[in-house]
Amino acid sequence: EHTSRGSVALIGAPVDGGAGLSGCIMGPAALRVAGLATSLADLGVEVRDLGDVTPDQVSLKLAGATHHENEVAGFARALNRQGYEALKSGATPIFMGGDHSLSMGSVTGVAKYAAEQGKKLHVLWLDAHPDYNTPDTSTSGNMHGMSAALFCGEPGFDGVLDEPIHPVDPKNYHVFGARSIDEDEGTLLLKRGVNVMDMRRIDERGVVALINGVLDAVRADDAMFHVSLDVDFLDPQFAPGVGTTVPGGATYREAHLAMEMICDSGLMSSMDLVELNPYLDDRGKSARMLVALTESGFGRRVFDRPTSTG
Ligand code: Z70
Ligand code: MN
Ligand code: MN
Ligand code: MN
Repeated sequence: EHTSRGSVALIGAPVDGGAGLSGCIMGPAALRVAGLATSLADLGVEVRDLGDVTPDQVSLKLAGATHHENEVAGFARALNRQGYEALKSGATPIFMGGDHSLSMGSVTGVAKYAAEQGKKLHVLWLDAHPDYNTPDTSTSGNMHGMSAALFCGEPGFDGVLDEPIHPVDPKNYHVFGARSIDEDEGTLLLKRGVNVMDMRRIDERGVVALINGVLDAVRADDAMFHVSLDVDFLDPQFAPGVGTTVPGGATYREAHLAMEMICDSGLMSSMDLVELNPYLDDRGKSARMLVALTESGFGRRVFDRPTSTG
Protein backbone atom coordinates (compact mmCIF):
# COMPACT_ATOMS: atom_id res chain seq x y z
CA GLU A 1 0.00 0.00 0.00
CA HIS A 2 2.87 2.34 0.78
CA THR A 3 5.37 1.19 -1.77
CA SER A 4 5.19 1.49 -5.51
CA ARG A 5 3.98 4.94 -4.72
CA GLY A 6 6.19 5.31 -7.74
CA SER A 7 8.38 7.92 -6.18
CA VAL A 8 11.66 7.53 -4.31
CA ALA A 9 13.61 10.13 -2.34
CA LEU A 10 17.33 9.38 -2.04
CA ILE A 11 18.76 10.74 1.20
CA GLY A 12 22.54 10.67 1.65
CA ALA A 13 23.77 9.96 5.17
CA PRO A 14 27.59 10.05 5.20
CA VAL A 15 27.96 9.18 8.88
CA ASP A 16 30.88 6.96 9.85
CA GLY A 17 31.55 7.69 13.51
CA GLY A 18 29.23 4.83 14.44
CA ALA A 19 31.50 2.18 12.94
CA GLY A 20 34.80 0.93 14.24
CA LEU A 21 36.58 1.66 10.94
CA SER A 22 36.18 4.83 8.92
CA GLY A 23 35.27 4.83 5.24
CA CYS A 24 31.45 4.70 5.24
CA ILE A 25 31.57 8.46 4.76
CA MET A 26 32.17 7.64 1.06
CA GLY A 27 29.16 5.30 0.87
CA PRO A 28 26.55 7.71 -0.54
CA ALA A 29 29.00 8.88 -3.21
CA ALA A 30 29.79 5.30 -4.23
CA LEU A 31 26.08 4.42 -4.47
CA ARG A 32 25.59 7.43 -6.75
CA VAL A 33 28.59 6.44 -8.89
CA ALA A 34 27.19 2.88 -9.11
CA GLY A 35 24.05 4.37 -10.66
CA LEU A 36 21.39 3.94 -7.98
CA ALA A 37 19.23 6.80 -9.27
CA THR A 38 19.33 5.87 -12.95
CA SER A 39 18.80 2.17 -12.18
CA LEU A 40 15.58 3.01 -10.33
CA ALA A 41 14.51 5.47 -13.02
CA ASP A 42 14.97 2.74 -15.64
CA LEU A 43 12.40 0.69 -13.68
CA GLY A 44 9.87 3.50 -14.03
CA VAL A 45 10.39 4.90 -10.55
CA GLU A 46 10.40 8.67 -10.19
CA VAL A 47 13.63 9.50 -8.33
CA ARG A 48 14.60 12.64 -6.47
CA ASP A 49 18.11 12.78 -4.99
CA LEU A 50 17.89 15.12 -2.01
CA GLY A 51 21.67 15.16 -1.58
CA ASP A 52 23.52 14.48 1.66
CA VAL A 53 21.98 15.68 4.92
CA THR A 54 23.80 18.20 7.05
CA PRO A 55 24.08 16.83 10.59
CA ASP A 56 22.83 18.93 13.49
CA GLN A 57 25.38 20.28 15.95
CA VAL A 58 24.96 18.25 19.13
CA SER A 59 26.70 18.23 22.47
CA LEU A 60 25.86 15.30 24.71
CA LYS A 61 27.57 12.65 26.75
CA LEU A 62 26.24 9.11 26.93
CA ALA A 63 27.08 6.65 29.67
CA GLY A 64 29.67 4.00 28.96
CA ALA A 65 32.52 4.16 26.49
CA THR A 66 30.28 5.21 23.62
CA HIS A 67 32.18 6.66 20.66
CA HIS A 68 31.29 9.67 18.51
CA GLU A 69 27.84 10.17 20.02
CA ASN A 70 27.67 13.79 18.81
CA GLU A 71 28.27 12.90 15.17
CA VAL A 72 25.84 9.99 15.38
CA ALA A 73 23.17 12.06 17.15
CA GLY A 74 23.63 14.96 14.71
CA PHE A 75 22.93 12.70 11.74
CA ALA A 76 20.11 10.90 13.54
CA ARG A 77 18.24 14.13 14.22
CA ALA A 78 18.62 15.42 10.66
CA LEU A 79 17.65 12.06 9.13
CA ASN A 80 14.64 11.74 11.41
CA ARG A 81 13.29 15.02 10.00
CA GLN A 82 14.17 14.27 6.35
CA GLY A 83 12.70 10.77 6.43
CA TYR A 84 9.51 11.99 8.02
CA GLU A 85 9.19 14.81 5.45
CA ALA A 86 9.90 12.46 2.53
CA LEU A 87 7.10 10.13 3.60
CA LYS A 88 4.78 13.07 4.12
CA SER A 89 5.51 14.18 0.55
CA GLY A 90 4.35 10.77 -0.70
CA ALA A 91 7.80 9.38 -1.50
CA THR A 92 9.52 6.18 -0.40
CA PRO A 93 12.76 7.28 1.29
CA ILE A 94 15.97 5.36 0.62
CA PHE A 95 18.67 6.29 3.13
CA MET A 96 22.15 5.90 1.64
CA GLY A 97 24.75 5.27 4.35
CA GLY A 98 26.85 5.72 6.03
CA ASP A 99 27.20 3.30 8.92
CA HIS A 100 24.23 1.59 10.53
CA SER A 101 23.88 4.17 13.30
CA LEU A 102 21.96 6.21 10.69
CA SER A 103 18.93 3.99 11.41
CA MET A 104 18.59 5.78 14.74
CA GLY A 105 17.33 8.64 12.58
CA SER A 106 15.74 6.88 9.61
CA VAL A 107 13.66 4.42 11.62
CA THR A 108 12.55 6.95 14.25
CA GLY A 109 11.50 9.39 11.52
CA VAL A 110 9.51 6.67 9.78
CA ALA A 111 8.03 5.60 13.15
CA LYS A 112 6.88 9.14 13.79
CA TYR A 113 5.09 9.24 10.44
CA ALA A 114 3.56 5.79 11.06
CA ALA A 115 2.29 6.85 14.48
CA GLU A 116 0.63 9.90 12.96
CA GLN A 117 -1.10 7.63 10.45
CA GLY A 118 -2.29 5.41 13.31
CA LYS A 119 -0.09 2.61 12.00
CA LYS A 120 2.41 0.25 13.52
CA LEU A 121 5.90 -0.09 12.06
CA HIS A 122 7.67 -3.38 11.38
CA VAL A 123 11.40 -3.39 10.66
CA LEU A 124 13.29 -6.06 8.70
CA TRP A 125 17.03 -5.98 9.49
CA LEU A 126 19.10 -7.79 6.83
CA ASP A 127 22.38 -8.03 8.70
CA ALA A 128 25.01 -10.32 10.18
CA HIS A 129 24.37 -8.45 13.44
CA PRO A 130 21.16 -7.62 15.33
CA ASP A 131 22.62 -4.22 16.39
CA TYR A 132 20.73 -4.50 19.68
CA ASN A 133 23.39 -3.38 22.14
CA THR A 134 22.78 -0.53 24.57
CA PRO A 135 25.52 1.76 25.91
CA ASP A 136 25.38 -0.60 28.91
CA THR A 137 25.74 -3.95 27.08
CA SER A 138 28.10 -2.83 24.28
CA THR A 139 31.68 -4.03 24.58
CA SER A 140 32.90 -2.02 21.56
CA GLY A 141 31.19 1.33 22.19
CA ASN A 142 30.40 1.49 18.46
CA MET A 143 26.96 2.99 17.95
CA HIS A 144 26.25 1.13 14.71
CA GLY A 145 25.78 -1.88 16.99
CA MET A 146 23.11 -0.03 19.01
CA SER A 147 20.64 1.40 16.48
CA ALA A 148 17.89 -1.17 16.92
CA ALA A 149 18.07 -0.92 20.71
CA LEU A 150 17.48 2.81 20.40
CA PHE A 151 14.47 2.63 18.08
CA CYS A 152 12.94 -0.21 20.11
CA GLY A 153 13.03 2.08 23.14
CA GLU A 154 15.77 0.47 25.23
CA PRO A 155 17.19 2.74 27.95
CA GLY A 156 20.49 4.62 27.79
CA PHE A 157 19.92 6.82 24.75
CA ASP A 158 18.46 9.96 26.32
CA GLY A 159 19.39 13.06 24.36
CA VAL A 160 20.38 11.32 21.11
CA LEU A 161 17.14 12.44 19.46
CA ASP A 162 15.78 15.89 20.29
CA GLU A 163 12.21 14.71 20.79
CA PRO A 164 10.53 11.64 22.31
CA ILE A 165 10.50 8.68 19.92
CA HIS A 166 7.68 6.32 18.95
CA PRO A 167 9.38 3.03 19.79
CA VAL A 168 9.11 0.01 17.51
CA ASP A 169 7.67 -2.97 19.40
CA PRO A 170 10.62 -5.41 19.69
CA LYS A 171 8.25 -8.18 18.54
CA ASN A 172 7.92 -6.27 15.25
CA TYR A 173 11.71 -6.14 14.84
CA HIS A 174 12.79 -8.95 12.49
CA VAL A 175 16.49 -9.77 12.16
CA PHE A 176 17.42 -11.86 9.12
CA GLY A 177 20.92 -13.23 8.47
CA ALA A 178 22.36 -12.95 11.98
CA ARG A 179 25.59 -14.79 12.68
CA SER A 180 27.41 -12.55 15.14
CA ILE A 181 25.57 -11.79 18.37
CA ASP A 182 27.21 -10.54 21.59
CA GLU A 183 26.38 -12.38 24.81
CA ASP A 184 24.43 -9.67 26.67
CA GLU A 185 22.88 -8.60 23.36
CA GLY A 186 21.54 -12.13 22.86
CA THR A 187 20.10 -12.20 26.36
CA LEU A 188 18.26 -8.93 25.70
CA LEU A 189 16.95 -10.11 22.29
CA LEU A 190 15.47 -13.22 23.92
CA LYS A 191 13.96 -11.26 26.77
CA ARG A 192 12.24 -8.85 24.35
CA GLY A 193 10.95 -11.51 21.98
CA VAL A 194 12.74 -10.16 18.90
CA ASN A 195 12.27 -12.33 15.79
CA VAL A 196 15.89 -13.43 15.27
CA MET A 197 16.33 -15.45 12.09
CA ASP A 198 19.95 -16.53 12.29
CA MET A 199 21.83 -18.35 9.54
CA ARG A 200 21.07 -21.76 11.02
CA ARG A 201 17.37 -21.00 10.90
CA ILE A 202 17.69 -19.77 7.31
CA ASP A 203 19.52 -22.96 6.34
CA GLU A 204 16.88 -25.11 8.04
CA ARG A 205 13.70 -23.34 6.94
CA GLY A 206 14.78 -21.41 3.86
CA VAL A 207 14.36 -17.83 2.69
CA VAL A 208 10.82 -18.26 1.35
CA ALA A 209 9.13 -19.52 4.52
CA LEU A 210 10.90 -17.03 6.76
CA ILE A 211 10.40 -13.93 4.62
CA ASN A 212 6.75 -14.91 4.06
CA GLY A 213 6.40 -15.10 7.84
CA VAL A 214 7.63 -11.52 8.15
CA LEU A 215 5.42 -10.27 5.32
CA ASP A 216 2.38 -12.02 6.83
CA ALA A 217 3.05 -10.31 10.17
CA VAL A 218 3.27 -6.90 8.46
CA ARG A 219 0.04 -7.56 6.54
CA ALA A 220 -1.79 -8.79 9.64
CA ASP A 221 -0.99 -5.48 11.37
CA ASP A 222 -1.65 -3.37 8.25
CA ALA A 223 1.68 -1.86 9.27
CA MET A 224 4.30 0.25 7.58
CA PHE A 225 7.45 -1.69 6.70
CA HIS A 226 11.04 -0.50 6.84
CA VAL A 227 13.80 -2.66 5.30
CA SER A 228 17.36 -2.03 6.49
CA LEU A 229 20.08 -3.66 4.38
CA ASP A 230 23.58 -3.92 5.87
CA VAL A 231 26.33 -4.90 3.39
CA ASP A 232 27.52 -7.59 5.81
CA PHE A 233 24.19 -9.43 5.43
CA LEU A 234 25.87 -10.82 2.34
CA ASP A 235 28.70 -13.27 2.39
CA PRO A 236 32.00 -11.38 1.96
CA GLN A 237 32.63 -13.18 -1.35
CA PHE A 238 29.72 -11.22 -2.83
CA ALA A 239 30.24 -7.96 -0.92
CA PRO A 240 33.71 -7.38 0.53
CA GLY A 241 33.30 -3.60 0.92
CA VAL A 242 32.41 -3.51 4.61
CA GLY A 243 34.35 -3.02 7.84
CA THR A 244 32.97 -6.10 9.54
CA THR A 245 33.04 -9.07 7.18
CA VAL A 246 31.53 -12.17 8.78
CA PRO A 247 31.79 -15.51 6.95
CA GLY A 248 28.74 -17.64 6.24
CA GLY A 249 26.48 -14.87 4.97
CA ALA A 250 23.61 -14.72 2.53
CA THR A 251 24.38 -15.68 -1.04
CA TYR A 252 23.75 -13.49 -4.05
CA ARG A 253 20.68 -15.61 -4.82
CA GLU A 254 19.24 -15.65 -1.29
CA ALA A 255 19.56 -11.89 -1.02
CA HIS A 256 17.91 -11.29 -4.38
CA LEU A 257 15.09 -13.69 -3.59
CA ALA A 258 14.37 -11.87 -0.34
CA MET A 259 14.25 -8.52 -2.13
CA GLU A 260 12.05 -9.90 -4.94
CA MET A 261 9.57 -11.26 -2.40
CA ILE A 262 9.56 -7.93 -0.56
CA CYS A 263 8.86 -6.17 -3.85
CA ASP A 264 6.01 -8.52 -4.76
CA SER A 265 4.39 -7.91 -1.38
CA GLY A 266 4.05 -4.21 -2.15
CA LEU A 267 4.60 -3.53 1.54
CA MET A 268 7.97 -1.79 1.78
CA SER A 269 7.55 1.86 2.69
CA SER A 270 11.19 2.87 3.35
CA MET A 271 14.70 1.44 3.09
CA ASP A 272 18.28 1.85 4.35
CA LEU A 273 21.44 0.89 2.44
CA VAL A 274 24.19 0.86 5.05
CA GLU A 275 27.78 0.03 5.98
CA LEU A 276 29.16 0.28 2.43
CA ASN A 277 32.85 1.09 2.84
CA PRO A 278 34.17 1.99 -0.63
CA TYR A 279 37.75 2.18 0.70
CA LEU A 280 37.60 -1.58 1.38
CA ASP A 281 35.61 -2.53 -1.72
CA ASP A 282 36.83 -4.50 -4.72
CA ARG A 283 36.40 -2.25 -7.76
CA GLY A 284 32.83 -1.21 -6.91
CA LYS A 285 31.56 -4.77 -6.45
CA SER A 286 29.68 -4.15 -3.21
CA ALA A 287 28.23 -0.84 -4.37
CA ARG A 288 26.88 -2.55 -7.48
CA MET A 289 25.50 -5.36 -5.33
CA LEU A 290 23.52 -2.88 -3.23
CA VAL A 291 22.20 -1.21 -6.38
CA ALA A 292 21.19 -4.58 -7.85
CA LEU A 293 19.39 -5.60 -4.64
CA THR A 294 17.57 -2.26 -4.56
CA GLU A 295 16.50 -2.84 -8.17
CA SER A 296 15.05 -6.21 -7.14
CA GLY A 297 13.20 -4.42 -4.34
CA PHE A 298 11.66 -2.03 -6.86
CA GLY A 299 10.55 -4.42 -9.55
CA ARG A 300 13.47 -5.70 -11.56
CA ARG A 301 12.78 -9.26 -12.71
CA VAL A 302 14.81 -11.94 -14.44
CA PHE A 303 11.73 -12.93 -16.41
CA ASP A 304 8.41 -11.12 -16.22
CA ARG A 305 5.72 -13.74 -15.85
CA PRO A 306 2.12 -12.54 -15.32
CA THR A 307 2.40 -14.08 -11.82
CA SER A 308 5.82 -14.14 -10.22
CA THR A 309 5.61 -17.65 -8.78
CA GLY A 310 3.67 -19.33 -11.63
C1 Z70 B 1 29.05 -5.70 17.66
C2 Z70 B 1 29.11 -4.37 18.41
C3 Z70 B 1 28.19 -4.31 14.21
C4 Z70 B 1 27.68 -3.75 12.23
C5 Z70 B 1 29.27 -4.54 13.44
C6 Z70 B 1 29.12 -5.49 16.17
C7 Z70 B 1 28.08 -4.56 15.67
N1 Z70 B 1 27.83 -6.41 18.01
N2 Z70 B 1 27.22 -3.83 13.46
N3 Z70 B 1 28.93 -4.16 12.20
N4 Z70 B 1 26.99 -3.32 11.18
O1 Z70 B 1 30.14 -3.73 18.31
O2 Z70 B 1 28.15 -4.01 19.07
MN1 MN C 1 32.31 9.83 23.75
MN1 MN D 1 24.31 -3.43 11.02
MN1 MN E 1 26.33 -5.84 10.40
